[in-house]
Amino acid sequence: TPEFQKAGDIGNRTLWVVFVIMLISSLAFYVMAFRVPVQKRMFHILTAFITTFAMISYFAMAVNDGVSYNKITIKQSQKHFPDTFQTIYREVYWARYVDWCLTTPLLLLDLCLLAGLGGAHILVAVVADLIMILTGLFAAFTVEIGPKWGWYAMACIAYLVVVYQLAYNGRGIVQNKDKKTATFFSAIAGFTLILWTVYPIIWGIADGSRNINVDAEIVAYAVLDVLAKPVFGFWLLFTHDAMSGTASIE
Ligand code: RET
Repeated sequence: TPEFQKAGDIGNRTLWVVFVIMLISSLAFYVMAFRVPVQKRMFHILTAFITTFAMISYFAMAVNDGVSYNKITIKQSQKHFPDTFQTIYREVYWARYVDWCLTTPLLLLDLCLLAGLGGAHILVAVVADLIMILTGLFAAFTVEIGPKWGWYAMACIAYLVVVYQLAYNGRGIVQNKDKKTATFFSAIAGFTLILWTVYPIIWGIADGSRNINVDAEIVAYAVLDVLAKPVFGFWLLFTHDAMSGTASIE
């Protein structure tokens, strides 16, 4: 008999709560965007788009549209019987991957522009990031356990490229800016890298090895998403607004 793993009440309510948080922070970011001079508006617009995409994706997940099932068959070795197989269907929220494909490049753009990275560095970070998300999507939907972790490994390698761009190139280049900007970049990029590193860990224990149920997975990603988008956004924009003139980009 196949086993179904799907969201319950806790998961569904969590999706709605995060939808509302994304909605309110998007509105706040658009208002903030209008109140700064147009030369300083780039970060505000980027950040408002990030929470807008997340709001749409959380709405899709909350109304059960951005979700599908992944089937996986696990061989259970038993002593005296022929091999028995257990089939598990688990909900996979593909809306997350659409969201991440659009929002993680924008988050990286925020950080790259803050650091003052140039076109080639930005392109490498963004393309590596897209490869990370798309190979992660294959990992989520493949039916065999071997290829699953193969895709996962590819995604992790791509993630290391992203880390390198921010932690090495970003930190190097930002030294050309004023001291305040350099210090702020280290803090917010460090915060970002710590948060982002938790995503593959959650994926591994939820989607990958199915050690936590769908509700727990939803709650874990909810906490991470709120920190990575609205909290990140308010921190970036308030700090940027306060550093008058110093960190405007063009
Ligand atoms: C996956 C699984 C495969 C391995 C890796 C992953 C990394 C995902 C990351 C996601 C970041 C999302 C953010 C969302 C914004 O709110 C695809 C989970 C490395 C880093 C920041």
